[in-house]
Amino acid sequence: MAQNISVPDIGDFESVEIIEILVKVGDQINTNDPVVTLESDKSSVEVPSLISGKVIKLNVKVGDKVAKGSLLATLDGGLSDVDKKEKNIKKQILKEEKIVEKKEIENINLDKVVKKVFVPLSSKDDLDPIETKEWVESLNAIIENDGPSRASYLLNKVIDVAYTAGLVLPDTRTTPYINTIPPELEVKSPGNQNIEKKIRAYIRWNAAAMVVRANKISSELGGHIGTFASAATLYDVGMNHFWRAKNKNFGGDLIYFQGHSAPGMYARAFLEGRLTEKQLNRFRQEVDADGLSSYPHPWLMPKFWQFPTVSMGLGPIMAIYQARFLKYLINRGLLKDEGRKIWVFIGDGETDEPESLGAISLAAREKLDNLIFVVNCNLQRLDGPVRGNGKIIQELEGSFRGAGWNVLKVIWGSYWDPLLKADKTGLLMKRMNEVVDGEYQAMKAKGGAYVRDKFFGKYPELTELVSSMTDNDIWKLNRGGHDPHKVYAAYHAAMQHKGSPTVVIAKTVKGYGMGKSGESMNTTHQQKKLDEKDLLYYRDRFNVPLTDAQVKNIEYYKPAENSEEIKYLKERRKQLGGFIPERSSLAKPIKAPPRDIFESFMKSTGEKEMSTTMALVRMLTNLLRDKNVAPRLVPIIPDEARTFGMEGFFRKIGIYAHEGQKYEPEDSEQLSSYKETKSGQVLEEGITEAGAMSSWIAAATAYTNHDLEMIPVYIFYSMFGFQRVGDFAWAAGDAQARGFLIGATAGRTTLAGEGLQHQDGHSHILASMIPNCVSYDPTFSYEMAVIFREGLRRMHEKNENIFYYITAMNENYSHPEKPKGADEGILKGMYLFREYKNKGKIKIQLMGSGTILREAIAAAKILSEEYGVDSDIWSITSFNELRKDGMEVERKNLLNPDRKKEKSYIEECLDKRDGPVIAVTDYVRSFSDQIRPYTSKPFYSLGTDGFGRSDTRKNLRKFFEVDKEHIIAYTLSALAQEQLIGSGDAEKAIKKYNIDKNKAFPTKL
Ligand SMILES: Cc1ncc(C[n+]2csc(CCOP(=O)(O)OP(=O)(O)O)c2C)c(N)n1
Ligand SMILES: [Mg+2]
Repeated sequence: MAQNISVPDIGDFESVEIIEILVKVGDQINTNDPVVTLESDKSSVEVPSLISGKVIKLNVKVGDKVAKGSLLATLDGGLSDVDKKEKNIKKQILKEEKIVEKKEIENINLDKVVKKVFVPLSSKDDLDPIETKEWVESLNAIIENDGPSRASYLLNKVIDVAYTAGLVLPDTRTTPYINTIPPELEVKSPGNQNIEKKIRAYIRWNAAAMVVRANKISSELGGHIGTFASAATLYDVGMNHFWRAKNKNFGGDLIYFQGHSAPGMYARAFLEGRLTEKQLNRFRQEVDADGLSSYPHPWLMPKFWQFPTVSMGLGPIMAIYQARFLKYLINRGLLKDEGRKIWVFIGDGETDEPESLGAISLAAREKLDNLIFVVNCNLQRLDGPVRGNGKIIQELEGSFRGAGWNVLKVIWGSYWDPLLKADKTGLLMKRMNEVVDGEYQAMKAKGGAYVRDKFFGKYPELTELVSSMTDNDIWKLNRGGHDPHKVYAAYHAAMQHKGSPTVVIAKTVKGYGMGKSGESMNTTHQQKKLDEKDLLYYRDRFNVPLTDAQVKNIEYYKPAENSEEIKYLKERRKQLGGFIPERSSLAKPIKAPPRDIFESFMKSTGEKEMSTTMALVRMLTNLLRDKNVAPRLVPIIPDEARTFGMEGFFRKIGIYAHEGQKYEPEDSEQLSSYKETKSGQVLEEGITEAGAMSSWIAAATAYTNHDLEMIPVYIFYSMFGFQRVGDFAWAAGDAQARGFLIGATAGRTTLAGEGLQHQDGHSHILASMIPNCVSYDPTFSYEMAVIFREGLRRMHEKNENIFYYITAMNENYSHPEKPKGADEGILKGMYLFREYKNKGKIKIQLMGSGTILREAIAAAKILSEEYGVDSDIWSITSFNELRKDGMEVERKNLLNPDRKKEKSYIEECLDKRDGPVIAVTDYVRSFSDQIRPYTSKPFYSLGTDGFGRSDTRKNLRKFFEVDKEHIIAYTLSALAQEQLIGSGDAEKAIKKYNIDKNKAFPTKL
């Protein structure tokens, strides 16, 4: 039976144009296959068929205007009632996506952690201590008889009743200042503690020796001992027991190492035989081969480091989005779920960075139980205590618990266990709670007697508690982060936990073991030189088997290959699948799509006007039809899809939502309805450029972290790009990200009404600073198409470690046909767009980019027709690429003074052409000025230096003096200055176009 396909509800639009027909008569089509593409003045969207069958008639053609209900095609064999079918499909989709709310899986460990209950000391606030005792005993009885779950249930009920009655309840964000896991519930490490202790000692020694040696060569080299000294146990337990390497059977856990602990990773790799002594000796000396980078830098050590972390705050947020992206790949069916984990090491001082904690609620919302943070709370940052007057561990616990994380505090080492057990009244715990970090730090700097006096001495009962202990015993009361048993138990619990991310908050001592040279001292962070006495102390402290002479020589210590330590260390790593960190890629390249996918963009759009943003979105829509590219595209949008006309993607490929869609969207009847799905492809990030950028980096490095080449396209307001998240972009370059950054609504005068904080006139300058970022400012859709396709080819087929920054504009205009043979120039950065040869007397080389090229084109016509000045009009797709080429060629020529000079591409283009250069862009002048040194011609640049402001495009271009009138006047004036014409024409033009000579320079306005 014949059935019709008609246009569904398309939102606000009365009638929109059909720009593509995607089926033909005779085709057999399935439900959801696209039938036509519609385009409004802002966006394009495909209309899917709601029925299946054979196309027997097409009722529309390209160029037709349609509205809701317009008949598109007739199928043979469709089901009888289209409307009914439409409804059914929608219902079905909703049903499929509705995820039954699952009961939160409780953390087995934490459920058990409610064993130790004591009756607190009676205080003067306690009106009835006997009653208090009874309550506590009742709770004890419930725990014992009915178990912790029942006890929790009852407490929650009582709390609910208390809230209902309006009682003010105590703040419950934090728990007491003790370990989360009580000793009786600690899972014991299966490792050989004796050997592990030795290995750790050698690693500690070698890490410190490496820094001290480097600074013997030159104190310029720097380095840190104190950070790793505090974190050695935290890393060692992971390396020996938890972190699984990537190999052919397993994708590998991903570890974000704290930047300043890099020497420790090198020291371990040395024992593992992965780095040589010669390499250790080249710590921080990278200019010649075989150096070791100061911090984790994949660019400098591409087979070793995976994640650039040293710019504080970037590691934590990048890791959160990495964990999210791993789930995305699994939920989209692109990766197997192998239970891989992301481990993130972060300093307590580093948590001050807004980026560090800024996305922790996302991690909980997304239920990222593949994510484990380890915050190394050595209580110090660079200058002094992190929270001298407070307690960083408690503060972090509150933040993470509040955000919904599983928090595991590892505060006290095992030596404290008997004391805490003996603390029947809770007084020791009270003392632990009341001491602030500034005091805790001082105690570790000042020795056992000081701790006895200042910590235990406050209460006679506590003084008594430690009366049988020597000062040395007290000094040995260790912090949790230095106790491998405690750390093991916490990591084990973190691995088991389901349903939310885990943070292990570990208390350590900065510069642990450094003694007088820098243990727990405010200057510890900067300590990089140890004298002989310090070194001997350090050796003795950890029993490193080196003679005094060897210590004085600062020799490394490496036991023989067949020693039990080396055998043990290697065996542990073998059991865990290989070495960490190690960077590799087995990703298969993605074949660039055939040219015909882009063919329609090479033709003139005729009268039809569109923006380059629309052209790009259309290109992406076309790419979603390419079987190689489509599944790998990751569109990333920070809540601006409608701004960029991308809302069509919602329905077409879905928005990623790990819980699917639990509601019927308000616009469910519409073609571009808000569709969230577990297998969704779009990452709709909400308003977080830092988060979106982190997602982009995760996708752009999936080729190494997941052996899967992905094509992320992150589209954002260009002003909120490099300027806002420039440090991420820098880290992306280091990480060798491959993907597209699209700076939309670009140009100081092109985004008219939005004003000063929105109008971008410099993002290209910022982009140009990143060595492996390739950037373009195209004007026409064919330029965009040529650039985009080449980006796909270079990055994803040829696997060049570069990323693309392309600006896209929101100004609608018609696009000409691609000039023959322009491709090469488009990619190199400039090509001859048009040549005026009318009168032929005076010539200029007129250059422009982005939307302002069109002002130049308009000016050229008037200059030719009215003033007899002919132009060669150059479309400069990339001043940045031209400069790179210019610099390189110039350098080569200078280094080879005896040889024939090579020509830069700019010179090749301009060599045989006459007249001064007039360059004009929607960017600050320094953008086009970049190429000034590479041409011997007089060079004049016009640009948009100064703060933006809201007005119409026309007024803005006049204000910044980049409209066609100013181009004409300035060109004539420049020609006069070059004595190619008299000054009369310029004067006339200035008058004619009402150009105010007395107006201040725009940077001053
Ligand atoms: C964005 C950024 N700002 C500043 C620094 C300089 N810096 C290096 S380490 C450090 C202190 C780090 O303290 P913490 O995070 O507690 O690490 P720790 O060494 O104590 O483990 C600072 C400020 C940096 N690396 N990155
Ligand atoms: Mg610290």
